[in-house]
Amino acid sequence: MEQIKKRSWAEPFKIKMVELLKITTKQQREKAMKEAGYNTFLLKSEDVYIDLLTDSGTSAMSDRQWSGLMLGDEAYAGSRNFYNLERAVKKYYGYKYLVPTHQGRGAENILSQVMIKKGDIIPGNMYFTTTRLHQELAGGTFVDVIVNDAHDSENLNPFKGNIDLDKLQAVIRKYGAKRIPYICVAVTVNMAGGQPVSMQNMKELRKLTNEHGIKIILDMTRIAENAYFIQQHEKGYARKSIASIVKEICSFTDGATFSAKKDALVNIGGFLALNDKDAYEEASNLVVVYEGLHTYGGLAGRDMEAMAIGIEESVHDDHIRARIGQVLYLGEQLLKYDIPIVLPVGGHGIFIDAKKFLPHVPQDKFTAQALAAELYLESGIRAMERGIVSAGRNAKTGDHYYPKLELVRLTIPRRVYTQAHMDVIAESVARVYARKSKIKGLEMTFEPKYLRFFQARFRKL
Ligand code: PM9
Repeated sequence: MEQIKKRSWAEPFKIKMVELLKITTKQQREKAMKEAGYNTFLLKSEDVYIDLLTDSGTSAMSDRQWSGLMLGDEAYAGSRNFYNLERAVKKYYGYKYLVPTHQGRGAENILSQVMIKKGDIIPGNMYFTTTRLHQELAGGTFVDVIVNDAHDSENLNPFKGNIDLDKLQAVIRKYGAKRIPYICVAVTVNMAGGQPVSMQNMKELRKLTNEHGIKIILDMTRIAENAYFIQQHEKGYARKSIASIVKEICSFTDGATFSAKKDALVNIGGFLALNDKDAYEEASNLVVVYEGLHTYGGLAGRDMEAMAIGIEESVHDDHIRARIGQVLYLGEQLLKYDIPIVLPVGGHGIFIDAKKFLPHVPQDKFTAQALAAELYLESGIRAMERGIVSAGRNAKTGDHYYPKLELVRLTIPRRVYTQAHMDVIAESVARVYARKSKIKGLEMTFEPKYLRFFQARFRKL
């Protein structure tokens, strides 16, 4: 018998309740996709077999989280669940002040209004759709300072989310530190394929920003996943716990926005966390305008309780190992079929390189959007475009942004699907790959003003 060297990962939970899936016919899917204007966001979820649209708000909560819902203190002010959440944020992330929000973009709105003035520059490690929009709505301009490797789907740098400090220095020289209220650092970088930032990079960034008096605000939406990559690939971290790595990342920053719908295993929720008292005072005043009182921020007490418990569960080492183990497993299956994917495999999903998958479909014919539609037609699997449609238009020139990465994201919800689902997903992608030469692009027939990828409509060419 072959020597078994390492125990493989397995889900650190057993299943207590199941939700039945619906399998549709090809004719039903064709009708549904046409009605949805070839935009997977516009499909009805009941027409979807395996839903890989997003890992946002789609996690399965634990029995502990569900029991937390029953402990909701639905007082308008001063709910006990707020204080439990505040304690969890201090304990696991170390931030001093907490402003709860209904989800991540609520926190981005408040942060942008508090920190950004018209004409400001906000450097960041690759844009994120909602983050950049809130920066722009507040009068700021986003500048990308991620390492060049991030734009290359085949580059094997294990920390493709890193900030390029030379690029950042050039931005500081060009605009002056006074026009840079903060640098926005995302862990892991969603639009680059879930790519992590190294601790070394965080340390060096802190040193550089201290020299210029610039703050660091973390987009900590997938911080536990980032911590796992640090534990696995960065020297000196192999024996450190995910919880300690998470806290160390936060220690190099001045505050954070958080969509708890990802790492923290809840279906709704988020927050803005800050260490500066004055900025906090302003944020906790503004939150009452947009979200709700500063002790609930648009959430029910029960939601805050589930979030507090989810934060604790998110940093369990066995949880994160199985979570990312499942994503890696899907990556391995796809590679067996020669599917071009972003490498190294990131934290929250597999990103198919649509330009390589469909080299004959030009980017302005919405390559990744067309591929996501075909995958649904093939198998009922719903994925998400992360390319030219998501990138939107330059607010000043009105032209499409043409991102180097034109991707289809197969996002894996946490604790929801099994390894057998991963096999079916890989087989379905492979079937689309086998008939790729017949796939044509799309034409956009309706384009909304903001975050067009959510609601745009297309027709087949
Ligand atoms: N991310 C995702 O599917 C939700 C819909 S797409 C806009 O990846 C980061 C890194 C995110 C993110 C949402 C938000 C916004 C901020 N930062 O969706 O408002 O990935 O909770 O968070 C989505 P909310």
